[in-house]
Amino acid sequence: MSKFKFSVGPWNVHEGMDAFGPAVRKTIPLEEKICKFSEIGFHAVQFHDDDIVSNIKDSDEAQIKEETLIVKKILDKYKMRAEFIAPRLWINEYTDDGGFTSNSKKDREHAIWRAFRSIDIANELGCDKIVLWLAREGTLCYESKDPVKNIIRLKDAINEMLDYNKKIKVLIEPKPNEPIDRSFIPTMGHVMGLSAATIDSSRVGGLLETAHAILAGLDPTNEIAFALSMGKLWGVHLNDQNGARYDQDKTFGAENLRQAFNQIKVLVENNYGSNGEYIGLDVKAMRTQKIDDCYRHLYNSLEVLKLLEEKVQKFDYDFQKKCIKKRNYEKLEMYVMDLLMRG
Ligand code: 3MF
Ligand code: MG
Repeated sequence: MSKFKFSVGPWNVHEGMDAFGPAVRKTIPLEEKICKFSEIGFHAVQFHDDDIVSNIKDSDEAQIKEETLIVKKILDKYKMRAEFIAPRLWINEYTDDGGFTSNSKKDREHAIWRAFRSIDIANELGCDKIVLWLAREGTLCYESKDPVKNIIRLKDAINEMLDYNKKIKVLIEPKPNEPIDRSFIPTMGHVMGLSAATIDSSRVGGLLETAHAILAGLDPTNEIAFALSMGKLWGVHLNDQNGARYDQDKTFGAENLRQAFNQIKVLVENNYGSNGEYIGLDVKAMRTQKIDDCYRHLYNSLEVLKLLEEKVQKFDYDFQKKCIKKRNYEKLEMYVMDLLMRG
């Protein structure tokens, strides 16, 4: 039995399009996905605002509430919770050059309006978290935006969200690049710095995605540990990634099992989840996968995760202590390899 609770987003079962090819699988309706998520063993769903209200950018507040209540009924039917709402500003002609850091005042206003609507939806669904993946908050052409002014704009935007609702928690999901070239908030350290500068840093934390840390050239476990040490790891997106290429969102552990083990180890050791946090996945089915087994990457990620959790339970801390005392790190390292391969 795992000690964790798990979440997943509807976008994790996608149509398979990539930068060079069109969709290869048909769209699965939201209710069907939620039903399947619960059957696979997930406890909560991560949502973008437009997963709930498809044409949110042109909807009024009454329409938004009405459509949210439809999704709430589906969640209740399958005894699933909403983990968070994230404004999807990157698929939106109003915020093509970023939202909170756009050079256009009208775009910046739209971004804030969307963040407020995400907070309203979260309220309606009984969750207290919104996630900001700051997808286009940075530059394609370096000289096109003033970095200092725009990082201050990001801080001001978060302050407006904190002020708009006194209970909401804002989780920032850092990523160094893609779809933009250079992001203003590329790592967990940046997230923590930004949090500290807001009017209520106790409500601004982080969500760490494995692949994003690897894209930044950093170790995902240490990124997780940094946020944990500040008491601000409120979400994770576990997946895997083969080095600094395009964002791959591979099955958890499929690329680097030892690194995956250490992510679970640090989460277990620090009692992650004890305040209701979920282990979220952000994994994508391969483009080659047929529709009739298009949830396989979710089954596989959960299975790898639970097997690694068992390995963590078996980890011999006395042996570790002895190795550390003798400074025999070669022995400790082989012990970990042995645990993963034979143990
Ligand atoms: C992109 C991501 C995003 C975020 C999601 C929730 C589409 O690399 O990781 O997934 O996780 O928007 O914040
Ligand atoms: Mg993610």
